[in-house]
Amino acid sequence: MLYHLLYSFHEDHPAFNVFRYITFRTSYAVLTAFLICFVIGPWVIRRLRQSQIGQQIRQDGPPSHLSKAGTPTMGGLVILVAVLGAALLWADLRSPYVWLVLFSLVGFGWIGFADDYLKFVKKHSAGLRPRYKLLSQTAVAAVIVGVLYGALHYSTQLSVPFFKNFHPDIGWLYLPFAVLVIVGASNAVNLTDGLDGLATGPVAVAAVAYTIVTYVTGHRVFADYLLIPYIDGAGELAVLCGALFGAGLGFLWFNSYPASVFMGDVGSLPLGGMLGTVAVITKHEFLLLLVGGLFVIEALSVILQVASFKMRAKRIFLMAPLHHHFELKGWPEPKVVIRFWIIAIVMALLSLSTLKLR
Ligand code: 57M
Repeated sequence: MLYHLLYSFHEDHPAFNVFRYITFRTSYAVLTAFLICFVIGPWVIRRLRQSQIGQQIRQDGPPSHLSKAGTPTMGGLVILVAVLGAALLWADLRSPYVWLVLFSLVGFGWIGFADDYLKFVKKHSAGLRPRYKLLSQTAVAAVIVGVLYGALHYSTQLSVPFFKNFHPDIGWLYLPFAVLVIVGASNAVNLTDGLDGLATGPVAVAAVAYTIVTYVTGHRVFADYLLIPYIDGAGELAVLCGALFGAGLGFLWFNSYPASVFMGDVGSLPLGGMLGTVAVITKHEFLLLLVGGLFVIEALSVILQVASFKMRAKRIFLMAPLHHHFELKGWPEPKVVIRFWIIAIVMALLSLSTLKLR
């Protein structure tokens, strides 16, 4: 909005010319989102506590979690407000990609809100039925992919890290693939959100990585130099990824150990959905497997654990997802979280290096 309001005066006020620069607007989107979280966070936490929207703890989980009962949850509403606020203020709202990513954030956020509302307000402990949650996520992702390929005529070619000249065109198969990326990312972040700050930190790290990826993808010179697909207008998504980074930092202020609030599905589902949507729009889907490598590892640990239990009636891990395994091995929660953050940072750095190693 500020871009539209102020840039048009740049001829009379040259200083306003700065609003045309994505780097400037991204930096202020980070700060704006952080400040929104910082300012409304305490008020939202108080309101959640007053409304008794507190986490119920399953008895079959790690014993150390029992003391977390009653922690306010649905704090993800703070993240959504912060990202939306910063995006509407600093992004170029003429960009269809901006609206697609915001649709993803609100669409997945609504699904998460419905699940949390049933669980914590209506006290239906199971929340949304898994099949309804998955169907809703698939519907939101299908709308995004449908608009990209139906209205914006996106190519159905794949980009593979490390291979500069390998862009297989998988045709209509790309549509379910892209839906899978978005829904998979949403659920992987959801599974990871099981310790204080464990999902928030890596989401902020992934947001920084995709701020860089979106910027270079939308920059003709950088894209040509890095031999990655140039996507005109994708650079505007750097402002949204910056907002996600700022909101992640701001929420981490309250979600770090010992957490005074959990994000709830209203936070975890849209965060993953947004990262998946950005990955599809910038045509760096496989890169998300590296950037969000921690989320992939956590999801894989569940798949392997369930498969092993079904096939061999034996578990591989003491408990899945992987963070619970280390908890049950005796690692203190903060140690598990910080070590998983380190893994997330290393994987994000590796993923950025692949942009050059091709
Ligand atoms: C999402 N939710 C946390 C909080 C957060 C198939 C199976 C692997 C599913 C999985 C599951 O239920 N996942 C749901 C993870 C929950 O966090 C809430 O959920 C929101 C995210 N969606 O915002 O509101 C608990 O996580 C802890 N937490 C924190 N700090 C945070 O900042 O401490 C969350 C955020 C909270 C709190 O204790 O209550 C969760 O863990 O459920 N199931 C599991 O992850 C369970 N694993 C399991 O059953 N493993 C089995 C099989 C199925 C693989 C096995 O290993 O054999 C574990 N989770 C729980 N109990 N709660 C273990 C049992």
